[in-house]
Amino acid sequence: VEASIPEPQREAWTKHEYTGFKNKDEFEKEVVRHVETTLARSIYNCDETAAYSAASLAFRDRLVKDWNKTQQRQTFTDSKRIYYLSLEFLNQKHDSRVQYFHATPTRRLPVTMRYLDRRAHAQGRRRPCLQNPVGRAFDNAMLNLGAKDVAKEGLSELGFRIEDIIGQEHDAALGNGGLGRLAACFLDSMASLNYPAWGYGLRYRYGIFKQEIIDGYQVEVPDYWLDFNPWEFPRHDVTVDIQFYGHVSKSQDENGKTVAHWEGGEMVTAVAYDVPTPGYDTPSTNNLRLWSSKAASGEFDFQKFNSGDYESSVADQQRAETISAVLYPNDNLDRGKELRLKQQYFWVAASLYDIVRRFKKTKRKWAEFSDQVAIQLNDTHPTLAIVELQRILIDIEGLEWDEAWNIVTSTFGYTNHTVLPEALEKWPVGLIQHLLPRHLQIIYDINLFFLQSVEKRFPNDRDLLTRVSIIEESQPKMVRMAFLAVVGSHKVNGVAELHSDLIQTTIFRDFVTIFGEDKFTNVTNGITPRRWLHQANPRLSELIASKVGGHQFLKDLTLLNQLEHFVDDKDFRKEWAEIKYANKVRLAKYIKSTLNINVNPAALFDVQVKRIHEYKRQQLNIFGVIHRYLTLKAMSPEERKKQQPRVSIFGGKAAPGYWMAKQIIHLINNVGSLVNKDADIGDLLKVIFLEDYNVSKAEMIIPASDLSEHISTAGTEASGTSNMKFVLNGGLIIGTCDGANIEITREIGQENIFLFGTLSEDVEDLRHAHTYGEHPIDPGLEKVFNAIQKGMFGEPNDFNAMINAVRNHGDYYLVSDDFQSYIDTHKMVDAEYQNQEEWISKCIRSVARMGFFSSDRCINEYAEGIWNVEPLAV
Ligand code: GL9
Repeated sequence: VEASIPEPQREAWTKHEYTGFKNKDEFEKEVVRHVETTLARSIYNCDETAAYSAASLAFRDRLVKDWNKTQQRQTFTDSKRIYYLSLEFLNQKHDSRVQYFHATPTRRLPVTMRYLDRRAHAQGRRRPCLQNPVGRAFDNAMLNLGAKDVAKEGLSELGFRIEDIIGQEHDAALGNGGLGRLAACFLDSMASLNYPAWGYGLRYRYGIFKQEIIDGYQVEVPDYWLDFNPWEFPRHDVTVDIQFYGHVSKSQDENGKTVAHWEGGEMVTAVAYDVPTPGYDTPSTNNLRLWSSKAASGEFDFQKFNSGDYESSVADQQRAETISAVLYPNDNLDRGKELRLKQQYFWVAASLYDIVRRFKKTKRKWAEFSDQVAIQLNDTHPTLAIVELQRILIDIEGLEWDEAWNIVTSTFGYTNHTVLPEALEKWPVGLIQHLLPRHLQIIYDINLFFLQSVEKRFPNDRDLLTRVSIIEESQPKMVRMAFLAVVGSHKVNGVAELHSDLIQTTIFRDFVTIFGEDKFTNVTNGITPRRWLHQANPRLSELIASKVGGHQFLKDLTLLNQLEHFVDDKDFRKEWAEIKYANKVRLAKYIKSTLNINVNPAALFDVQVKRIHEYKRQQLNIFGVIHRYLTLKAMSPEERKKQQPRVSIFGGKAAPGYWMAKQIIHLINNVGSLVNKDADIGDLLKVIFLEDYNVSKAEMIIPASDLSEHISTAGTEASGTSNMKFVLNGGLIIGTCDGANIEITREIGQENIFLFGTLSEDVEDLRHAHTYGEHPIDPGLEKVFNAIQKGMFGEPNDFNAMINAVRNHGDYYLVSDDFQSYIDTHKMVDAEYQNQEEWISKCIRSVARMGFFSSDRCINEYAEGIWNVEPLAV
């Protein structure tokens, strides 16, 4: 490890080494110091935002020590590192001990209000919680550092309630949904299990938009989150110049070998921002490096500047910054935008430069590269990394093609996250030619050598060659990124068993024939129990801990199986039920405060929260709700009294350009408007759409669910991960035989899950039948459509497209086919919910059997089966 201080002077350093606050007084001192010096405020000039910043900085200072040590140790032991390349890391900030926060002056109360508030506090009265009531993560950050009481008392002495301070936090929502959240869970697990690992991503200035619902419609509001973020460390000295455009020339070296030179074009500079990512109950703290773009220093056009064309020289600057400006807000959809390709190359090239630079410092031979480096491609977004590494090795380091290609393929692993055709990335050859001319040549060479090897083993099969070619011979020609990822990796995995089977029998079928089965594998997704149980549901976590021998289960989730012994324990069951009820009360209060709707916490809470997408079938859910409403309306008052009260809760964002998804949101809101004020119905049915679903809201919503919906058309949801979160928090699920629902069923038992609907093996035939044969609509669904078309839920024309998709356009998502079994299954749910004792037993048994779904298990599988990496002893 490099160190510049000579031995004789080190004593002084050791003596004055920073050790962090150790007690309340020292904590307060740190907070005051940060307010005065870091935030540069005069003493006493401190609002909640500043207090939160300062408190976070005090904790950050302690964290950095562990971080530095971990990095030093990884370098010293020269161990193999995992590099996880992901365009999305969703809500990194709340993880484990770390608390990101955001210091933009959001909703600052007027001074007098704050004064009144402080007085209310002094008098021991509590302000009703109108803001996001979650924020238990900060609580836990402090807990994990063993300093919660210290912080609480310290803040109180300084004039703040810890709850208010926690409420200041803001999401760093650098992701769209499951894929980005999975990356965040993986970082948590890799650090917690002491794997040397780095995440690489982009530091978007605008993360996922904020959703507002106005007159029942989604409206997108930009989410600017980077005013001041103490959890990131700008490394202005760690920069990489990234080249775009230009042309390729060739020359001969002294040995007569042809060498390619990529010349001209323009440069953009990548600046590193590092975010420490600590593990749970270990000092291991890994690094997440996010790249930000700015104009390359040589690029600022002084010519223009001097000649008075200041504006256009600034415009160049801004154009460079555009690259990392915004996260593309699509879920499972590839839009093929040039800027997106620029983002991908920018991020991949900066990351690889960094990785190669680190490797070269070890002075090892190139042949040892993949003994030191494992790179995981989170979906095809970073596939250009394969091409870039090959380019570095042959053009810059002078390796022979074959030697380089061996290194490349043994370094990369590729995870596929979807089979939806509209999500599979393809880039026009012409666009790549223009933007990355040398890379296109290399892609053609990769393809040539690959096709030659296929031709050799499967002679005279032209169809096969056409099918597997990395270049699609379409108009225009396209580069198939998933095929490039498969060819350039040593392992390809899906994210749940069904999904991994499907990719091997559909999109990658020919590649299984060519490369053999061993190249393809499954790693079923998982979730971190630290966040998704302990932090989201602290009371349940405590109750469980009291039965299974403490909090060890947070590190070995299979220990939950001991809960089975307590299924019949009366006191335990009672406490279990009380916690669920309390979580529902909390959500009911939130609904009241945000929507001014009263929901009865004793009703069955039925939740579907996830991105809005036709394949996820929120339309099936809302049609089912309408069916329930019509059924209730047709009943006599006596009959109605026997029905199970329900609250149907929806939440989720639609991609801004996804019109149908937005119509679904609109219908849900319109149904709510009618149903929620219908006096005949009262508490029997409420329909709620929660605005701006995100990770912190998930932490409040998931623990409050009795039943959650995971009802994608079979074969479309690769895994799903919220299904795991809901069950782990003591909720049952209604779901199709899709994604990880299948393995959840295997683990918890068929009797503990409400499965319904078409099986994936029958989907294709049904679709075919819809298109070419008779396609009668389910009669129950017809009634629903008629009600909509009579104008019961507002302007009927608004919903024509939704209805036509089922009636006239082949019902691609099989809404009608699954409708009857969906309704019947909900009837079973109602009946079973009436027997609360049995219901609670099912919940407890399910939680006891969820150990498999920890992301720790998942990461260990990647480490053993794909990365060949060992944990580093602490
Ligand atoms: C997804 C799949 O759709 C999910 O089923 C899966 O659980 C996650 C994680 O493996 O990956 N693929 C994908 O593109 N998204 C997923 O959620 N989309 C987003 O994350 C927006």
